[in-house]
Amino acid sequence: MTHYSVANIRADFPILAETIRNKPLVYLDNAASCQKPQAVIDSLVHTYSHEYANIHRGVHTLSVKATDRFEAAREKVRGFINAASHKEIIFVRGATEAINLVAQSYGRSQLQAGDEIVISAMEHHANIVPWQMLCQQIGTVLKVAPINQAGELLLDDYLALLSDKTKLVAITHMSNALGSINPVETIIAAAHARNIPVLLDGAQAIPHMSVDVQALDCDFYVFSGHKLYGPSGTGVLYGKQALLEAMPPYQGGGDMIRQVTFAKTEYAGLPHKFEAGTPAIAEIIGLGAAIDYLNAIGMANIAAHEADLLAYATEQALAIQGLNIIGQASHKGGILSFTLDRIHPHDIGTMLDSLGIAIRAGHHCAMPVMDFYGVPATARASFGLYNTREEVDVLMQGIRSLIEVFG
Ligand code: 7TS
Repeated sequence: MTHYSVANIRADFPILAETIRNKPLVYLDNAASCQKPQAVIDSLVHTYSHEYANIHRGVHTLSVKATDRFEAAREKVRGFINAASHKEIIFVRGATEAINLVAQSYGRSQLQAGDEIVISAMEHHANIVPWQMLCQQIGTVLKVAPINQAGELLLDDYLALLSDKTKLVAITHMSNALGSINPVETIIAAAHARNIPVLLDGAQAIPHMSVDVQALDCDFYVFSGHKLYGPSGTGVLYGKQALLEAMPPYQGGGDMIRQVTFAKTEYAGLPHKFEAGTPAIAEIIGLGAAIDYLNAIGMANIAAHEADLLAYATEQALAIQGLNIIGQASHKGGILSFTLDRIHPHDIGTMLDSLGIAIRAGHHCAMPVMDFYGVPATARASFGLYNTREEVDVLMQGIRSLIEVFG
């Protein structure tokens, strides 16, 4: 697609025609979850109407169809992130489950007491708490690479944290609270120079840019389907095959075995070893539909559109007196976190809602980031492929009217 038609794209998302409190919906909470295009909704309806059965276990026609569709979705995910093999794509419930899987399976089997795990000061709780739990369980030590006031990782400090004790780096590709995009190539190269594997939390990055896990050379990459315009309850753990092969299963049950007796169980091969139980079948097929939809538009086109929106919004926000942008990294994705003097972020969220504008107000599951900036919460507008400059205008007008009345 050479011409990016945001009007055509908006027409693909039925919910965008909703009115909220008698105002047209302005949906700017995409970092929390994205809305779904008709193609994804149709995919869910089609599966449940025509092609639904449990997968990987039936010889009957519907089961075979559902299994084929499910495995085709795996292939779509593989292509989308350019993984070398479908065996490296593990379906999970979301980024959170993917990180817990790596912490419990890789962490418990490969790390020992005293080993260090390096994260950053801008992580979502999903990339903090699973590591703290591992530390409590086996005595590993968590090290945190600091950030500067702009919300950028302090690379020298990160490099200084790497040592012979470091056995894993787990860092976000893009911050949900600040929008900062981390220099992941440099982060990975420095870790690999010491043979340290790197997990990238791609929950925020994946909807905004094209991701090539082989070019990045990351060892693990995790993301959630619901932030990628796909159904909730879906997520992906990418892992390099050799690492996944060496890891024990995370959960036991059906679908992840080759042979079970009461004496001994032989596990299935990849990727099924990590997919115990019935997965979100129709939803994962729907995630495949979301990927088809995004591929047809082109991730580079989406990135360019969102970069324009962010630049436009930032320019306007900077012109509003009493508005403080939290997170001004030089390399940023479509997230505008801010506070207003004398107005609590929750009040900003509530008052904007009365104008039909959906933003998130809170700590964004990144309490350490809030502590760093000395704020209890921020208001956050986050952009997606269907947002427009006109919606940014509505947001800014809303903010200006709030300041006039309450500021
Ligand atoms: N990592 C990052 C960077 C995130 O932004 C989120 C969710 C997660 C992990 C966890 O994803 P989940 O799908 O497993 O919950 N972030 C947000 C947010 O910013 N607002 O709501 C959820």
